Amino acid sequence: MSRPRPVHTRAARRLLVAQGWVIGCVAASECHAATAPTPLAYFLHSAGPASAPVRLLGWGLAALCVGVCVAIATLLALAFRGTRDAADPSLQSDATPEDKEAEARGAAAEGWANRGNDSGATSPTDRRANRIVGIGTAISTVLLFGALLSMLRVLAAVADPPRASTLTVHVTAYDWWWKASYSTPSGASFATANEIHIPTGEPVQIELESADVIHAFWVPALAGKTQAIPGQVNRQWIEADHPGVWRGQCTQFCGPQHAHMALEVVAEPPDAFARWTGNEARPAAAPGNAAAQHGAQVFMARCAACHTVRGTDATGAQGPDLTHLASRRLIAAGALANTSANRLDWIAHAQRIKPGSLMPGIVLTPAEAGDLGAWLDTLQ
Ligand code: HEC
Ligand SMILES: [Cu+2]
Repeated sequence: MSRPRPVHTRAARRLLVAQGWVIGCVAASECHAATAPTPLAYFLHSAGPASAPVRLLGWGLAALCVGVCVAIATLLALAFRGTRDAADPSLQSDATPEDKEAEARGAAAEGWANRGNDSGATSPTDRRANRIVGIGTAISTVLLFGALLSMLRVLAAVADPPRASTLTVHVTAYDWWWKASYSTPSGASFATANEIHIPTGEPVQIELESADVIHAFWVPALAGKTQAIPGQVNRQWIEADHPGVWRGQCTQFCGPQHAHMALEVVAEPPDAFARWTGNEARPAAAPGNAAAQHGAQVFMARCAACHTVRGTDATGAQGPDLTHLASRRLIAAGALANTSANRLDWIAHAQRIKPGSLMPGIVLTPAEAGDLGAWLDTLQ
């Protein structure tokens, strides 16, 4: 005679299948992340000593969670199998299946009800249950304590750089872009936007501030998040093991263009970094031809109130420093690739590209736009 499976066995099976799905989906999305360009996939990639310990900790904790899920699922399945076998009429023939099942449940319930009962009559089921609970508690305590210790160790490892930083970059968050100000050991001082260059193999101190609301600075491959708070300087350090470009993102909701508040960290070997700082420290070159000259005039009339170009009369501070605009990889905090066409598109349609941005779209005649573009192209 075939009996319908008890409801709890079906539930346990569903639970197992659901767990399998969740673990499978997470694994699949992480594998996908390993091959697709997902710059924020910090679970798989880290590029420096401030982020590697966090990645390893993440793996350890994930392994622990998966292990616990699998152990619980296995124990549940065994327990349900046990109750079913105890009630299986083919194994025990002298009672009806219902009687047997009720008996088995009753024994287990009695064991629980009697635990700690000082009448002295502890049944074997009771003692076994207590032992299992004790062992489970001990294992959980050891594992959780281990997790706590490794978290504390990682916190200590990433709190301070292994050796003193020689370079400090002062980063100020604005709605919705990043200003990076440098004072290099060689005495050069300049500002750029949304692109932080660092030398490889050197810890770099980041001093974080905000010009308006609370933002948060996060370059996942290099370090954890740090908030940028108005009126306060927060510090963190980043270091890149090897040359590369890593994307960062504001991770504190700061207004409608929060999602378009990205930045890039460009790590270069020390000599390339020195060349970059040498170039950045120079003022803008004088316009080389009539078109660029006219473009510079348009800029002074229409843009200089908000933008600085060192070496000219433009000293506005509301928007990014544009002295070496054309040498950057992206514009508008990662919203567009930095091409001549995109620069003109941004100038005319800033409000379409980043609605609410603090730069208005600016109406120029085609001749003005062409000459302005010619001048911006020279800001290498
Ligand atoms: C009212 C102030 C204001 C004026 C006027 C203004 N800008 Fe801007 N500009 C900004 C702000 C603010 C940003 C940053 C916007 C963002 O990324 O959200 C910006 C960003 C830019 C960028 C992108 C820079 C980068 O590295 O990301 C360029 C290029 C630019 N402006 C060019 C111009 C030009 C050219 C003019 C004149 C035709 C002009 N701007 C006029 C405020 C202004
Ligand atoms: Cu922000």
